[in-house]
Amino acid sequence: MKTVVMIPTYNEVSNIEKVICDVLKSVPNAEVLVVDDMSPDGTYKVVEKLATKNSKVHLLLRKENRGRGYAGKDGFVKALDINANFVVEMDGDGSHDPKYISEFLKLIKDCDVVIGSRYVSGGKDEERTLLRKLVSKFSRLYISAILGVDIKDPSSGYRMFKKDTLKKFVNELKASDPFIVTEVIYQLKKNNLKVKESPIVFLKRFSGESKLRPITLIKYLFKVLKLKMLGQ
Ligand SMILES: Nc1nc2c(ncn2[C@@H]2O[C@H](COP(=O)(O)OP(=O)(O)O)[C@@H](O)[C@H]2O)c(=O)[nH]1
Ligand SMILES: [Mg+2]
Repeated sequence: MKTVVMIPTYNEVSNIEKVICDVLKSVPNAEVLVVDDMSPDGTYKVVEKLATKNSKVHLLLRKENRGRGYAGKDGFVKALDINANFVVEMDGDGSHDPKYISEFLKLIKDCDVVIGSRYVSGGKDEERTLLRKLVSKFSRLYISAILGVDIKDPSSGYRMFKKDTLKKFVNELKASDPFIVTEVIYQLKKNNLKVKESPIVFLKRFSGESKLRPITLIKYLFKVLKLKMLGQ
């Protein structure tokens, strides 16, 4: 059974090598697939070098249509192409500790998706400022209410999918940006898929800045409504 850890990256040059090594150490059988959008800081060059030395490291270098959403979708497709049975998505900035993947692998036996959750018992968010925490809480409640899901951390970008789960909806994903995280939640509900949440401590990124901007969050609130009403 193959586990592929898919990591979208944009300007993570000072983080990516440690993230990849930590994944390979934590889950010795896993393979890593980095999906980079020609990062100007040369993130992909670091990955290219690691990939030549280690056949468990793969790079998908995207040259057009930059975006977390497009990259995530292409990454899912590529992970299925290389015969993943389980696909993990996680950030390439150190905020998602790969030590949780072994627990996800246990839980996924009885469900379709495992979400690494900051907001179930044992979970924690160490990264956010107070303002980001408040915004995040509001958007979590909003997403769950509008989409009608009982998921404590619908905005978590740290998740594990069974191969057949992803196949059900990967072609439906349309978001160019990080809204893909919510689109997936919508698809889980639409396809009646079984979700389990597993506690994670969300860490501060190793270095660099988040690419998420406040205006993006406001746009998301409208996008969630549109998704619910129009299915897109
Ligand atoms: N390929 C790709 N990855 C991206 C893009 N934007 C963000 N990412 C990556 O997606 C992950 C999450 O982004 P991040 O800025 O950490 O968002 P936050 O965790 O919500 O603050 C990180 O690994 C980023 O490097 C993009 O346009 N293309
Ligand atoms: Mg991050």
